[in-house]
Amino acid sequence: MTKPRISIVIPVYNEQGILHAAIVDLRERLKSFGWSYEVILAENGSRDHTVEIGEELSRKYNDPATGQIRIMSLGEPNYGKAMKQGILLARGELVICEEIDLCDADFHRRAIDILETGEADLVIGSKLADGSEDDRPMVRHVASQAYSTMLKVLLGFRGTDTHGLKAFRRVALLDTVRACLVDKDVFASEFVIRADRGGVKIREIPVRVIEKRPPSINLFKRVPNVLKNVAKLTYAIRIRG
Ligand SMILES: Nc1nc2c(ncn2[C@@H]2O[C@H](COP(=O)(O)OP(=O)(O)OP(=O)(O)O)[C@@H](O)[C@H]2O)c(=O)[nH]1
Ligand SMILES: [Mg+2]
Repeated sequence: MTKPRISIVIPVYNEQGILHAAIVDLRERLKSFGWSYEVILAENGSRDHTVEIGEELSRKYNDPATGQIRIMSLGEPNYGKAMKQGILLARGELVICEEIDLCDADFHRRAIDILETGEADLVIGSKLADGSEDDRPMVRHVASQAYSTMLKVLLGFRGTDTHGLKAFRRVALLDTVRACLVDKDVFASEFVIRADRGGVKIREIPVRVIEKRPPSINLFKRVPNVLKNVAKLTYAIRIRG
């Protein structure tokens, strides 16, 4: 079987409510692009039927020419660890990082077009850049802005958003992924900041965020771990170098 040209990595955790419909809908939207692609469902720690649904999807769709679905499943809940392992499993020349409640094919199209021109090796879909639309509740929008400001001050981050949608040329970013030290939520930020510091050509594009459901984990419950990992990252990058 041929290798897919594009890998779409989607971390999933307790997503039995939307997983099947989201994947069928994504496949439908991608059909008109004519891509050879795989979707890697990077699961860990789900206590519902996410794994069974993912396995069923992977049995049904197994040809990259028409969109292959794969699932990996390990250990306790950890978004960053799942994303990292999913990226390392990806076989495509181009990799897209997605979220199951977004699955934004319009971003996929625009980001892949940019990668193909060679203008950038990493494209970031920003929900905070000029021209973006963030339909999430105001408290989450403001929390995202505060988080980006913290990354700017502590780590010299030069963009507007590190979380959410990304697309990149796999070989150009593999060493960056492997160098990342922190997991959970902050992995996504470390990935972008390390890429920027390493001289990777980055382009941010505005996106419209329309979630299929509210987040599974309460925003405020995430704060202590985020602060701990940002402190760890600041030490690793700014002090240890
Ligand atoms: N494997 C794995 N996936 C996770 C975990 N937590 C969240 N996800 C997945 O990550 C994606 C985004 O999760 P959401 O619950 O929507 O969180 P969010 O607050 O909208 O995400 P951000 O705004 O990007 O921080 C979804 O595809 C989730 O299934 C986890 O612990 N492990
Ligand atoms: Mg979400």
